[in-house]
Amino acid sequence: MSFDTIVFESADGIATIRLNRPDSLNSFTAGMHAELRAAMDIVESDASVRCLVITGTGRGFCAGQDLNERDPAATQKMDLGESLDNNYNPLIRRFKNLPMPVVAAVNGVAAGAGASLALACDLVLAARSARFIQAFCKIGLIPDAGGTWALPRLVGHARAMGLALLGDTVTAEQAEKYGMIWRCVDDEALAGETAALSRHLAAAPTHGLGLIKKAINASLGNDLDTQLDLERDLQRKAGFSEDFDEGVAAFQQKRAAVFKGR
Ligand code: T3D
Repeated sequence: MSFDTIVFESADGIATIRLNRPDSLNSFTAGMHAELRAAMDIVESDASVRCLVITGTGRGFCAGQDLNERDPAATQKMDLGESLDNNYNPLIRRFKNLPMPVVAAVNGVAAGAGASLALACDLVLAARSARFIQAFCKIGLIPDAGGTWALPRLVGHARAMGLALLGDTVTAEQAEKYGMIWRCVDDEALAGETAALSRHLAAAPTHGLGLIKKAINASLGNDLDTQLDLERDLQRKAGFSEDFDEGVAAFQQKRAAVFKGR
């Protein structure tokens, strides 16, 4: 399937979505959202996909909403709640609920909802020259696309508040120090590190990784009792998987496991 605003590739268990509007730092348009929906339909329906990677073309990862799609002089004001309901929120939910790891390879600036998209991913690798900007406060908006949920959980209340209220630039190195992202790597190493990480994940016990993702995400809103019950339920599912049998057999036979992801 070919797209205009994204590049979609799928091979060897790894699906890659590359945001592809480099002239505007891969900012989101309505058309891009439609194409992202179509790409996610493919990812979710293809049982061979075991890891999703999202990245950007050029010097940006994503600069959030394309502001040229918004008309400050319009007499009929646009309902941004509808924009979130129709476009951003479903995308973030799909990333969070995808039963496999989602890796963000942040190749450049991630601003506004572009930063939120990166932070909604399970593992974030960022090039050393990349930066994260909560740009919303500069145009009278609030962090969206899950930003107000992710930020305090990742960096704590004080930093989340500072970043959201001031919109300061966070370098990739700072982001790693803050615990906002998994790792900052040299610019020229980003592609290789992303490939190695996604290959590793796509060969791992995907069913189990999907359950880990579910448990860790649910823990953020659960008390210990609820979480213990959830762990029991998810471990029950994990214990019935083919990958668990393979993992234990490989351990006992002192060989490398070959997981099928189910
Ligand atoms: O509306 C809704 O549906 C609600 C949801 C909102 C979600 C949001 O994401 S709101 C936040 C929107 N994003 C921003 O406010 C960020 C705007 N961009 C910037 O502040 C800066 O561009 C950056 C800090 C990201 C990067 O700065 P810099 O100096 O590296 O690059 P630049 O020169 O500003 O940008 C390069 C080009 O990309 C430039 O175009 P030009 O002049 O070369 O033709 C610039 O206009 C364009 N660009 C960057 N961001 C956007 C954009 N074009 C449209 N929309 C953008 N968001």
